[in-house]
This record gives sequence, structure tokens and C-alpha cells, in this order.
Amino acid sequence: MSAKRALITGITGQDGSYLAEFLLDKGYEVHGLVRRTSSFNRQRIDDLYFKKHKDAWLHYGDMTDMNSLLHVVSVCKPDEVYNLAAQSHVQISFEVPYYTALSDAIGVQNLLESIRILGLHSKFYQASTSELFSGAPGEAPQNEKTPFKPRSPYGVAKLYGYEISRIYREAYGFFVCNGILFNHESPRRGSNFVTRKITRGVVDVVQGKQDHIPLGNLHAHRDWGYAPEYVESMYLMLQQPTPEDYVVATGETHSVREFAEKAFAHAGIEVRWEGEGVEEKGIDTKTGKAVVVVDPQFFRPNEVDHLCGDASYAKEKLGWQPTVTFEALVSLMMEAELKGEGTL
Ligand code: NAP
Ligand code: G4F
Repeated sequence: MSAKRALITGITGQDGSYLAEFLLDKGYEVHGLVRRTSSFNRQRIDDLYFKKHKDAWLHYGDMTDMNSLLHVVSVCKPDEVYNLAAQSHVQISFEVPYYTALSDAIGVQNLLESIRILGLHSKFYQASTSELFSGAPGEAPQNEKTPFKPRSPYGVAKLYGYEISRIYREAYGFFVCNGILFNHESPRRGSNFVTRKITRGVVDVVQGKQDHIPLGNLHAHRDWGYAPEYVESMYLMLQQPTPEDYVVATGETHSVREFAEKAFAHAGIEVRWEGEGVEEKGIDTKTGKAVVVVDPQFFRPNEVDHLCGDASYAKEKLGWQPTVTFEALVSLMMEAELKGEGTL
């Protein structure tokens, strides 16, 4: 029997790189969509399989360019499509809302339309997100039935992606699943997301390369899991007899402040908090120096305050369950950072 073919958009990102490894290990032929960039951006995949793996292929294209998607889908004829490509940074989406809508909303439609026009029967995974929820007090834990009320251009673009995916499922009988994934992190996380910013910042403070880490909202709560475990849930969704949507989360929530405390503790620095609002500081109890300061440039015009997911449906139907705890996640990210193993 010939190998199953998967097309992964967003293969150069955190999740795409882990998913590519996972599917190659399962014997898939993996095709990835990559953008032409003037600087090299394939660190996450180059050292892994793409220099040497015979079943891995890269194709140029862009989610905003329907021609390129039609071409790539027609060349690959994928059994499974994992649509992970997105302008995925929430704060940046406030600065580039139009582009975010093009790539994260219209891009999803472009890809679904390519499959439909070509008359293919590819199963489709859509990278939906806990940013669909409002994060309002009293709503947690969020599950598949919690109402959506996004708070950012990113969230609303992703809501379009979620709904257009559901519509292709209902209208054309497509096998489409939305994975409503809560935050998931790793040493491959982009360094402008808060977890990686903190773990890199702690190492830089320890090595004397910077005095402190400037952060935004320390109170925000996130349900942080470990990315390699989350990509398995994407694969599992597409192996079910019927297409459905699933929340994927740990069920635990922690504040940005707690993440920073744990990361510093891993490096042997105890932090105590002083002040309030923009005056709040994390102080190294030994030296008395501020190692965390609040910088309003990292506040968002609108914030999702509290995310905590209920993944019991994914556990029941997919048998999916996370094993990496918050403490273990901080430790493994710090260990990788101290060894210089994180993606730049
Ligand atoms: P990421 O590291 O930011 O990777 C995003 C990927 O999308 C990169 O490969 C990027 O390519 C590609 N991309 C962006 N715009 C594109 C476009 N117009 N055309 C083609 N490719 C484009 O994101 P991630 O953390 O791996 O997340 C994967 C997906 O899951 C995203 O859709 C994200 O919104 C969603 N999600 C993530 C989380 C999370 O906690 N990580 C949670 C829920 C949902 P370049 O390398 O060229 O920039
Ligand atoms: O790490 P973040 O930028 O992730 P955010 O906004 O939760 O989005 C991530 O998870 C979503 C799933 O819920 C994905 F859909 C999305 O693609 C992305 O992967 O910020 C986390 C929290 C926020 O509340 C933010 O306000 O940390 C707070 N924060 C505080 N200081 C900061 C900072 N975030 C960033 N990026 N940088 C700061 O200095």
C-alpha cells in the first residue's frame, strides 16, 4: 500500500515542524507549504528531516495567493491537509488586521476552495484556537459549547476560519475538523510569545546580557501545554470515522507572573513582587535588583484575561490526554534554553 500523503501549511512554524516529524515517523509522505523569504527561516525543519528525508517535500506558496494553493494542492493530491499557516501573533494582529484577515480567514477559504475546485477528498484539519473565546470571568473552563466572542483581529479572523470550515463540512460533506487548541509551547516557540520571551530573558539576565525582562499584562491566565503532545491530537482528529471539532487543553491555568517566577526559580533566582500596575516589578531577593519590569508597550488594546480548557471530549473520543504539567513545561523549556537549544 502506498504511503498516505499529508500537506502541512505553516510547516516552518512551531507546530508544523513537530507535526512533520510526527507524520514522517508514521510513514507519511509529507509536503509542506513554505513562503519565499529573503532571510532563512527554516531552522525548525532543516536540522530535522528536510535535508535528508526522502519522504519530505517543500513547495512555495502563500495562503493569500489562491493560484499557488491550487498549484500545490494539485501537485500533492493530499489525503490529509493540516492548515497551520497563520499570522499567529495576537498583539501584532492589532497592527496588521487586514493582513491577518487575509491569511487567517480568507486563506482558509482559499485552501478549502482549492480542494473543492480540484474535486479532491482530502481530509482537512483547521488550526482553530482558544482566542475564539472571550476569556470573561465565569466562563472557564471553556469547552466545545462555550460561546465564541473573540477580542482581537486575530481571534475574529480565526472565527471566520472556524466557521468556513464548518460550512464546507455541512455544505459539501468535507471531512473537516477544527482543533480548538489552547496555548502550547516548546523550545521551538517563537521568541516574541510570552513563554519563550521569559525563558530566553531569564538566561540573558543570568548571563548578564540584559538587566531585566520587560513584560505586559502579568495577570493574564493561560492554559499552557506542550506542543509535541498537541500535534498528535491533530492527527487523531483526522483518523476518526466522522469529522468533529475538539477542545485540546490541559485543564490547568497559570498567570504570566507565575510562569516568570518558575522560570527564574529554575535558574536559582527567587523573585518577589513589588508595586502595582505599570509600577509592578519582580525583584531578585538576593540582589534587590529588578529582573522583571512592566512595559506598557506590551499591553494589548483588548485582552483575553482567563483561559482554561476542558478537553474531556477529546479524551473521550480521541483518547488524547496531556502528560506534561506546567512545572515540567517550564523546566524543559528552561533546560533547552540553558543549553542554547531553542529556536532563534
Ligand atoms: P507559528 O510558529 O507562528 O507558525 C506559523 C506558520 O504559518 C509559519 O510556518 C509561517 O511561515 C506560516 N505562515 C504565516 N502566514 C502565512 C501565509 N500567508 N502563507 C503561508 N504560510 C504562512 O505558529 P504555531 O504556534 O506553530 O501555530 C500553528 C497554528 O496553530 C497557527 O494557525 C496558530 O494560529 C494556531 N494556534 C496556535 C496555538 C499555539 O499556542 N501555538 C494555539 C492555538 C492555535 P513563516 O515561517 O514563513 O513565517
Ligand atoms: O504568548 P502570547 O503572545 O500568546 P496568546 O496571545 O495567548 O496567543 C497564543 O495562543 C493562542 C491560543 O490561545 C494562539 F491562538 C495564538 O496563535 C498564540 O499562539 O501571550 C500570552 C499572554 C497574553 O495575555 C499577553 O497579554 O501573555 C501576556 N503577555 C504579557 N507580557 C505578553 C507579554 N505576551 C507577549 N507576547 N509578550 C509580552 O511581553
